[in-house]
Amino acid sequence: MDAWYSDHHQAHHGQSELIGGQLVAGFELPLRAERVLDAFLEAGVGLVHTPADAGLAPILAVHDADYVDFLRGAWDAWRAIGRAHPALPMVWHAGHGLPKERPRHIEGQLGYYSMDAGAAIVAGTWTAVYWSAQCAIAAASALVQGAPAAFAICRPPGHHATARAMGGYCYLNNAAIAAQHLRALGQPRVAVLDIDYHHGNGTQSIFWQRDDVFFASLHADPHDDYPYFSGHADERGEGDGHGATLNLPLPAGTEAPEYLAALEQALDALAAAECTATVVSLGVDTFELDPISRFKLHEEDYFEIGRRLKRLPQPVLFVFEGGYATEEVGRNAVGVMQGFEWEGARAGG
Ligand code: Q9C
Ligand code: ZN
Repeated sequence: MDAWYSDHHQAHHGQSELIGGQLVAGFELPLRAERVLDAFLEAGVGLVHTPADAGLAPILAVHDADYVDFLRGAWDAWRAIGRAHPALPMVWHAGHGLPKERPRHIEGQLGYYSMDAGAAIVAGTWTAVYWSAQCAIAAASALVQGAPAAFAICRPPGHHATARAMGGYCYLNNAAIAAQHLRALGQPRVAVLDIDYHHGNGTQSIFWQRDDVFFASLHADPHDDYPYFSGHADERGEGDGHGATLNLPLPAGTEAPEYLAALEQALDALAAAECTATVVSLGVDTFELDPISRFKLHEEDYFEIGRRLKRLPQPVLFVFEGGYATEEVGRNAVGVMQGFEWEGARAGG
């Protein structure tokens, strides 16, 4: 399988992060995507392409236009009030529904268009998130042109971003944009399987009321971990989308046997949903040494996960999400690709 990668992600760097009540250097580093690219090339899984520019239309098919305008202009607005350090949201409307008025001041807008302080904006953020989304769009296009699988090495990640809010290191929801693009290109029903450690709250909310995109997620129990307010087992979708969302929360300390059992449950549900293509939100922050997570998967477990994913409705698009153990993130992510390809060759030959 081939991969799509753009080095524009490097422009998004030097973000700060509030963690445990302290402002620290962020975990979501350029090195992460570089390590995934290096591991992909080293393993010889396939070719790496630079994405073509498909423009804003596939992004606007998922995200609100005013939110996209905000992302594009936020750094300049922040500079215009004399600030040179990363922009972080710090005030939120916590009432019922959306705030009535959009604030005029950039500080208010940062809160209006975010869910937490986990998505800092720096000078290169818009360029990076735009090209991250273009990687997912280009890989989705390759799938409809006949590729059996593709890997979008996206950075920044995307699965926490909703139609109108950033958070958890995410700005544009690459997986949702890819799923929507597959729909636009004629796929009747698309599956999204999210195996990042954290619940894909943004993706869930985007497809919550739809039955043409089935969303299944394995993640840390939100009683105990980020994003805290969604990902409970009783969340199943609403309206037309009732039954088209499946959440499988797992406890801190989860190891491979329990993880793989939950994965089989998700794969059963996805098989029953009769989708014609799958987007996998691939986070490898389920790794035992991940600095912000509490599952206990080992390096060899990612190969096994890849093998199991061969059961998904084909073709399959992998979209890179989280994973913060910089030494191992490349091998772990690419291990999934290798297991997937290995199982395909075994079954075919
Ligand atoms: N104590 C992704 O993996 N902060 N985002 C967690 C943990 C936010 C992770 C703090 C983590 C966001 C794409
Ligand atoms: Zn994550």
